[in-house]
Amino acid sequence: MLRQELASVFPSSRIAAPASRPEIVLVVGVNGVGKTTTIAKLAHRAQMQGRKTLVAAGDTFRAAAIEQLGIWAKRTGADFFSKGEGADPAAVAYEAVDTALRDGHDVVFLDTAGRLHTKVDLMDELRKIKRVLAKKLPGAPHRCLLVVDATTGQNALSQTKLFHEAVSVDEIVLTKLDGTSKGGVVVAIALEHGLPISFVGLGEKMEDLRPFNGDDFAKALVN
Ligand SMILES: Nc1nc2c(ncn2[C@@H]2O[C@H](COP(=O)(O)OP(=O)(O)OP(=O)(O)O)[C@@H](O)[C@H]2O)c(=O)[nH]1
Ligand SMILES: [Mg+2]
Repeated sequence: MLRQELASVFPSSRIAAPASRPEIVLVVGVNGVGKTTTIAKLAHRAQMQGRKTLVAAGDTFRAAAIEQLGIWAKRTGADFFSKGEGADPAAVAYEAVDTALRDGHDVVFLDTAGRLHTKVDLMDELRKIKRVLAKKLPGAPHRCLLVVDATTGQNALSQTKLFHEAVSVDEIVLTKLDGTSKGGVVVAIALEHGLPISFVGLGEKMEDLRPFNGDDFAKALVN
């Protein structure tokens, strides 16, 4: 009964087929949760589905972050857009959309720098990225993904609350579920915010991504 109850807590994922092209996907979250790796996995998945994919380096904070995404792009076969270290992330977003419109990409994944959800100026930067995207392409970003580390405890709840307030999160990706953690905090996230979990990360490789299944998750949790 507990398993059934648990499974019923999760709203079904609202990921519909994108209505327009390019589909813009904004990826946000606190430091080190697995945003860049998740983009690699999603880009790999999109490429395998035959979608022309662009990944954009909106984490302009560190040169290494841009390099990391560039390497993933190459591995997945996705195209890569970057303006280099120190560039305005909103400008990266704007020009990435331009590139996608020009080159006919089906989907754009925009990486962002990890940020503490309590830092107001950094959250404002995300708001700006979102504003600029909407201005450039009506309806963009079409999806906003919050990446949550399964090993995070209750702090994930305040992360969700503050990112949701800033950029209106559409779905959660739960990473590092291959470790010892069962990611139980997403039950609280689902109950409190009604957000669907679209994917789970199960490792460090680009193949290590699975669509979330509430029944399987509940089974694993109550074991
Ligand atoms: N085991 C495991 N490791 C993961 C998973 N996802 C990401 N990682 C690892 O977590 C670490 C951080 O991943 P990144 O993708 O760089 O995280 P990020 O959120 O982009 O980090 P910042 O950009 O610094 O905020 C790396 O060592 C990844 O290989 C996962 O699902 N399972
Ligand atoms: Mg990153």
